[in-house]
Amino acid sequence: MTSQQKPFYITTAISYPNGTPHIGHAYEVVATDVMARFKRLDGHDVFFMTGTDEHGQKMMQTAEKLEITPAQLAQRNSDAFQAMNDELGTSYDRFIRTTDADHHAAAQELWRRMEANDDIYLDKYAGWYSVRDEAFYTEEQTDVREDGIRYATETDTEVTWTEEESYFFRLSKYQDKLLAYYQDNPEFGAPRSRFNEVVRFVEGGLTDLSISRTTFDWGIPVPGNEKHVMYVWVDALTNYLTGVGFPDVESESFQKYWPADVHVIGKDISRFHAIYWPAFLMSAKLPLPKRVMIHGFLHNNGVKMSKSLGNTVSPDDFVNRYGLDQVRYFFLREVPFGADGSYNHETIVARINGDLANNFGNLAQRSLSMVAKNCGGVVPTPGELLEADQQILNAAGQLLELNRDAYSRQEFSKALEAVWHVLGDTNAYFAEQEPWKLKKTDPERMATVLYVTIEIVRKVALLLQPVLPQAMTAMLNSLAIGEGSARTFEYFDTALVPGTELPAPSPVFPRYEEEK
Ligand code: ME8
Repeated sequence: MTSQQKPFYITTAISYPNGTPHIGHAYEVVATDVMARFKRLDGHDVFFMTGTDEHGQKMMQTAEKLEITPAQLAQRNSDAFQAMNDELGTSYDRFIRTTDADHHAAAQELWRRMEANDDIYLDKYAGWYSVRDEAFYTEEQTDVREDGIRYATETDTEVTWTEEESYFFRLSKYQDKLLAYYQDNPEFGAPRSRFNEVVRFVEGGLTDLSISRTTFDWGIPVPGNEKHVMYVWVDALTNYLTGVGFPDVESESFQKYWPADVHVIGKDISRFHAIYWPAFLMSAKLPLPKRVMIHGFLHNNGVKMSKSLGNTVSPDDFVNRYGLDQVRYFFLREVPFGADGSYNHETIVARINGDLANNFGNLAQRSLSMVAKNCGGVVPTPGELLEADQQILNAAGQLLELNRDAYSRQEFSKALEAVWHVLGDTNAYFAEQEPWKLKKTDPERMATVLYVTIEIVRKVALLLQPVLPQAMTAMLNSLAIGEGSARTFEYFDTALVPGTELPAPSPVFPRYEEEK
């Protein structure tokens, strides 16, 4: 890292370790990892954090059912989340756990700051609580169904009547301030359609928020009143500050990375991140994150995943079946980030065999094999470039800017679409130029066509490293690109050096063959 590098701080939500990770969790962390890798390759000093949200009533209840302590449950499943990250090859800089000691200090300091700003008062809470959502609901936000049970209307989770002494946060005080902030920062929440829902919710009026509980003790104690533990969302959201050194606001890391550039989260928790979180930070007199990127849900064949339906898929099974890079690519290419999406075996196989094996893998393998066979295994020396060569090189040359633009809004599928558009045109170019025929008739022209093609493969391989880290490492190896800076985007505009010796190429994208 050099001091000139622009910092970039990105986070995922921290997952509840009351169960093991599912595809939705993998989806979020892979997308965040891709963003982090892209920024690193583009010269930023990146801090990428993920982790687990270990307190709260849900953890308590699950632990009771399993007859273990919440700490044991947290440890067991937090390990499973860490293992998932390792399996997915994510490049996180810290895996935070809300049971970490530094996090206690941070959450308590945030509380004290909100208290010092006269935003916390003691009262009595009486209302409906969904343990599943760890959220409070008003009577109007619930309904009693045929089974005689009361549910939160929006999330279909059971609610229970809760009545206890509680501290409250003056959320109502922040309604106008939040609306003004949204107005001045239209990119704060994305995509726009999901952000609009948040804005409408705030316009509808905010009531003060209950922020402590007394009926269980699995949480961070409220400073000055140990009978209370903090509401799990106050505790959880603070993790984003803890990770970069809060409460030491003078620390190098806090100064450098706060405010966060992007919080990547799912649509079910947009209100917590785009309403509560900025209100807490305003109250604590801390800068607000620049962007909350709200992704959609991934459903198995369009059906919501749930344990009772037995259609949850573990990330582990997914990776073992299809391959790591293949899964990463599918996640980002198939569904525009922000929208809801569906996965099933056929669409995954179509992406693997169509996009990866045919369009990209074959092009790279055919051109590199011809170089190995007909050009003495070195980067060929191109002759004069014709219009067809220039055109395709220019199109590839624009991909970095197109990708930067798409990535700046986390439009991953758009970035990939642009790359595959160029790959499609390069395939057409290769077929039209027929370098295999030129071998006898015009070897110099053959060298030019092969040079142009493998130079495009290099540019594309550089750009696809965030999504396909393993395969692109192999591909850049087969182009003899040295490890290190030659693989960063700084080198995008350079070109392959004729005469460079190339290792024997080997295919990087096997086709998915159905088991007999
Ligand atoms: O919400 N598809 O934890 P969590 C895509 N602890 N994303 C999904 C998904 C699906 N099917 N299901 C869940 C929590 N997610 C809190 C967060 S942050 C300070 C505290 C996403 O384990 C979900 O939207 O229930 C969230 O962003 C993340 O997975 C963790 O969900």
